[in-house]
Amino acid sequence: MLHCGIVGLPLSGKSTIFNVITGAGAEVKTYAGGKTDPNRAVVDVPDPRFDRLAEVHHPKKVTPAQVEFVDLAGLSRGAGKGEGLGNAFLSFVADADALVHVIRCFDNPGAPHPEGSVDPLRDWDIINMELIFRDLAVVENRLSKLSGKKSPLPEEKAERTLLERCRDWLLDEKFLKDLELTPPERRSLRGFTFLTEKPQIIVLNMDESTADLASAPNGAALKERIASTRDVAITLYGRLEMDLLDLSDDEAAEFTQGLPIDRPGRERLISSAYSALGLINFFTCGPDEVRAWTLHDGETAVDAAGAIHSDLARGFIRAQVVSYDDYEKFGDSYANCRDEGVLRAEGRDYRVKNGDIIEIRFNV
Ligand SMILES: Nc1nc2c(ncn2[C@@H]2O[C@H](COP(=O)(O)OP(=O)(O)OP(=O)(O)O)[C@@H](O)[C@H]2O)c(=O)[nH]1
Ligand SMILES: [Mg+2]
Repeated sequence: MLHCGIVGLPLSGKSTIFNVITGAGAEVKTYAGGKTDPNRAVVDVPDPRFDRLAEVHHPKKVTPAQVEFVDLAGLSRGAGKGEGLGNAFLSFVADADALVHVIRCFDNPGAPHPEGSVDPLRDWDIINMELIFRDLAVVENRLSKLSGKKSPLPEEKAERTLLERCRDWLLDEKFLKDLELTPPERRSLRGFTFLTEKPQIIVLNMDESTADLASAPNGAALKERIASTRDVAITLYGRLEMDLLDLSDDEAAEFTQGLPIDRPGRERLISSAYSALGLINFFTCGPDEVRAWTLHDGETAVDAAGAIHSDLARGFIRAQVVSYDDYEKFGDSYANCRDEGVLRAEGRDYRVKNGDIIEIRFNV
């Protein structure tokens, strides 16, 4: 399951957005008082294709793709260096596949900004620096262990060289995901769960009154940064969308008139997470279960088989594949699709496409 950790400064609207995503009703207040447990929720990935497949097949069980979100307390300056509660919180996102980075663009005198003013670009950099500091602490910790060895093994020497490169890169205030590494080097860093290697989904948390980013402090530079970042950036009206959760569709439509909200923030955020991570879905359909599965774009039929069960990958013979569109066009039936010549028998190296409907033939 895809796992996203929400990070951001205190009072940037993380819990509000967590609630928008999950409808979970998490407590929207500060963590003052030393509350350390993050809010966690698992949400179904909204997908109209999946909903339709479930409807036409009436299976005994429907299993949509899911994403887990973890909502942390705000990170203050110094969190990455282990000051205050910060570093402990950061450990909650170490196993996340992606970070949802919430940046405050709204003014709200009732929730004073911890830095004294609203400045999204500054806040963006503060959190990035905290992530860098945290990774630097991990690198330095490991390096000091390695340098304590009297006669290091060859692989330990190699690790040390690699980590020294990482350290210098981080000291230049750059993210490890931008460091050029060979695939084996990249793999050898995996166990460290570096935060600056993770894809980020930048969420600019807006307000009805700050609908135009250009009018935010540093607005022009902010827009430039958004245009140049390789991360996915979206705007979201956190509090407004949270209020919408309590309204009927008609009331909600009236409420959002004139605002650029075409799709619920929940859907936009989850699909951004999918594209940030390069993920796709394929489906399996039958009378027992209709299920959505998640793969990385580029993975193959045998990976799809392995996602379902390791036996299917081991005994893989072929995959019967229909695109979602053809499946829908020909009555949601494999038999019809075969008659129409759109059902394909694919081998293990077939690159799975988003929306494929797949049946694995296997023999163990
Ligand atoms: N005006 C306005 N207020 C908002 C918006 N989003 C959140 N808030 C308010 O800002 C305050 C903080 O929101 P939270 O969602 O608790 O922020 P947080 O980042 O989770 O805060 P911590 O967990 O303490 O770090 C609350 O009073 C929210 O109602 C928004 O878009 N506009
Ligand atoms: Mg919160």
